[in-house]
Amino acid sequence: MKTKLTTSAGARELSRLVAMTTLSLAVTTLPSDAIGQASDSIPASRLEARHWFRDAKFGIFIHWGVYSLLGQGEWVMENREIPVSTYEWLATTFNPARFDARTWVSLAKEAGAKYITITSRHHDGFSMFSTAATEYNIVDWTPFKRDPLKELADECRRQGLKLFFYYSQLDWHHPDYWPRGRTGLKTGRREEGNWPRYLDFMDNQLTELLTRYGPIGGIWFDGMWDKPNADWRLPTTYALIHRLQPAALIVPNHHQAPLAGEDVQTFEQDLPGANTAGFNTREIGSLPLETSLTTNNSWGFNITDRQFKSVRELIGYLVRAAGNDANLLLNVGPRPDGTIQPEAAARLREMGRWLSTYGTSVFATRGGPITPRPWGVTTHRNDTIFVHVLDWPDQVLALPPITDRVVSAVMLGTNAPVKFAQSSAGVTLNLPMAVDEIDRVVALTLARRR
Ligand code: H79
Repeated sequence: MKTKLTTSAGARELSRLVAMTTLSLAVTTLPSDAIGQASDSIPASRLEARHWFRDAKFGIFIHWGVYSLLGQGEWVMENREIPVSTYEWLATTFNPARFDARTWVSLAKEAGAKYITITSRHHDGFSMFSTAATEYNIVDWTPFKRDPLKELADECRRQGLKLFFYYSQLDWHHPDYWPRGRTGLKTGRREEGNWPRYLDFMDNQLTELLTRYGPIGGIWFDGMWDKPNADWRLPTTYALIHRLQPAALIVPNHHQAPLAGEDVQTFEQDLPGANTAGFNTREIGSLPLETSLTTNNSWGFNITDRQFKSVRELIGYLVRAAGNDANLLLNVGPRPDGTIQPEAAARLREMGRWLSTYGTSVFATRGGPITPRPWGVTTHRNDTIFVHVLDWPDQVLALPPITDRVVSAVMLGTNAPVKFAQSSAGVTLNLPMAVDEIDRVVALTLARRR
């Protein structure tokens, strides 16, 4: 994703921006709080869960599995062409002695996140939870013998976070993942398999995930893009999930516009509508939105990936996601011993520190009313509009027209008044000079109450 967060970028955008803001004659209004098409078939509990999701704004993604042992990301089996038999041996050595659910959940909480989404089974096909559907799982296959998802589910409940399960539909290990798709061709499996049996296997595992861990936030699907033309029996699987837990959200990472039965539209490594990653759709539906993002350039633990985004960049993504009416699902890839890299942990803590002051301009807001701009974004809640100035070198900032009368403008954090002028051409703000501020947040109070 190439969102510019540097001040020089802001300078370059200056002339275009001035044109955009001053020539924009359309009056900007606050968008409605839609949570998907109203439909009798969606129970109130799930509509409420969607609403909760839109308010949540910040989740922690966790990619953790057998692949973490090799420190080359979660695609190592595919990239290094590791055969099933070798990978099966590797899995017998997985023993994350320092895994502690409380530490992980406490960190997520300190970061200000409201939910965690963790890999229950990635493309390598190894189940990170206790399952009767295959022996190839962390309890039966490894010396660890514990179910980390159960420990996390219990701890999330204790600390008031929701837990979502990432679930890969693509499988490089299962013999019945047949015919194969675009990947998993070099793992030494027999050239045969029973597709309906594979789909049954997935439904059995999903049943376990939805019945043994208490109420969960939902299922985050990934990997369908491996076989885009296959019959994935989605209506059956989605109905199963919604029957077992009517409030669980289905979050599909299939890179397409939303399909029937889905609850959230998620974008991988891109803000909604952008497609720098090359595989995201630009079509935005009316469901709650989410953007998943790596902290460095890897999902699973990568020992040589030092390209950690700065705190400033990460907060920039969180704020721009909110301005686009989306959540940020920020990834960490814990190490094979069960610990989270200090570089990632430190950044999460810093984000939490920032949110303790500025969280009110992010959580439970909606995007807009001014659509995202190169200089930043706006969010709103009730009679307040938060202007997030992320990338603007100057003091005076011109906004397009706002329907309602602005009665006051203050800097969030200090409450210092901000001089402003409103006319039919828009609202100009006289900001304090940017002094290494990550985000100059101006709270505009409107005359009417909603
Ligand atoms: O779990 C993380 C990744 O492992 C997984 N999704 C995130 C959350 C992911 N990996 N890759 N992708 C998603 C997109 C993959 C795109 C490609 Fe391909 C795979 C490009 C080339 C190989 C599929 C097959 C699309 C084109 C060919």
